[in-house]
Amino acid sequence: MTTFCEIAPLLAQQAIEVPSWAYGNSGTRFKVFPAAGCPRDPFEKVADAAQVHKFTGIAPVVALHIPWDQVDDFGALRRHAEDLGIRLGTVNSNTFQDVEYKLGSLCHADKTVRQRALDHHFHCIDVMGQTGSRDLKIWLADGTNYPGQGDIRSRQEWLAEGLAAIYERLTDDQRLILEYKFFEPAFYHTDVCDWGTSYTHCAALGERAKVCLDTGHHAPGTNIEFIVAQLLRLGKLGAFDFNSRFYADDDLIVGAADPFQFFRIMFEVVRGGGYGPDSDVAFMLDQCHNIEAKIPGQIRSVLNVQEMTARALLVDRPALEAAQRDGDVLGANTILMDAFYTDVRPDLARWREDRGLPGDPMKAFLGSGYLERIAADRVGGVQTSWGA
Ligand code: PSV
Ligand code: MN
Repeated sequence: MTTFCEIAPLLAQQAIEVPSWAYGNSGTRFKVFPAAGCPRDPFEKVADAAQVHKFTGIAPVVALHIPWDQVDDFGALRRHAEDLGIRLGTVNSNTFQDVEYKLGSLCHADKTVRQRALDHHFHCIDVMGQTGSRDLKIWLADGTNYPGQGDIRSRQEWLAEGLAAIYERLTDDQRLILEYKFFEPAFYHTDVCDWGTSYTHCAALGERAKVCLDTGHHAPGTNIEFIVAQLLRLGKLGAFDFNSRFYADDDLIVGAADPFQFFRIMFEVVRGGGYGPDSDVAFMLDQCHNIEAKIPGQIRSVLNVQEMTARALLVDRPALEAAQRDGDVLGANTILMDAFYTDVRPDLARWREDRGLPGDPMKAFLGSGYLERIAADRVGGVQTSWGA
């Protein structure tokens, strides 16, 4: 049996990246509900993100979306983050809201629109220079709704050209991370619809182009841990966007909908060398909190990742390998399930206290008065919102 004491030092290496958009208002196409104390600008979003790190100790990075997080002075935003004990991370290059992108961005049939999308990515790379970000994450809403609407083959060529021009602009220590999603907002075809398409483009670009696996971007029943294993094997897993789903791209709290699937994913991460000092996989959350409180929602998410990482690390791998070699079907399955069913929460509480963190981060945060303070202080102005 692997013990918690053995894995404790490994847990200290965890660094989860939280998304700035989780702190703004969000919702569905039916309603965006306003939240008391919601940030009015990226500086307030970063301040909220810093709370998650303060109480959990394992969320030191916040990812930005441009233009949602566009500010006049990114150096000031960076200093603000650093003063609060965190840093700015991945830059997401949203090309899904400008009216010009209605029929696509990098895959648009019109060259001037493709150029506009390229220029936006070049701007994002400039921003990365100021924020000190390593990763440019590209998710394209590009696709079509009706067969015949677009030439799906030409769109792949335009995509390849556009990605090559963007990749060319990056510095040697920056990476291009290409995210896939099987549908939405396009419903017939999506230009980067699956891991194979993302991998194909990344492989053509070079070493510093890698795939982002968003756990909500697969058809029901997809064996996501297999994709994790394959991408790690190929050296092309660049990042996760963690969240969970019951139906579509629900963007619910990671590990909430299917904890066992999340365990299986984290086990393949650990098994494939995707976790630890030698791994460059970015562990991001990509979620929003439409009806629950946002900062507590992020704290819950970060703790879910930590708990599932601990359970994945607890798998007795030598015993598992032996059982697999011996063809011991049920024995092997039992070894995996033993780790999954281990309640790591008491050990994690002690682990935090040993590091000067609150044993129960949620309780400590709720008792800190921060939520009441921001509700009282953040009056006036326009609350940031998904879609705005
Ligand atoms: C798209 O559904 C996505 O997962 C991408 O990562 C976007 O950047 C994010 O959600 C926010 O819309
Ligand atoms: Mn995503």
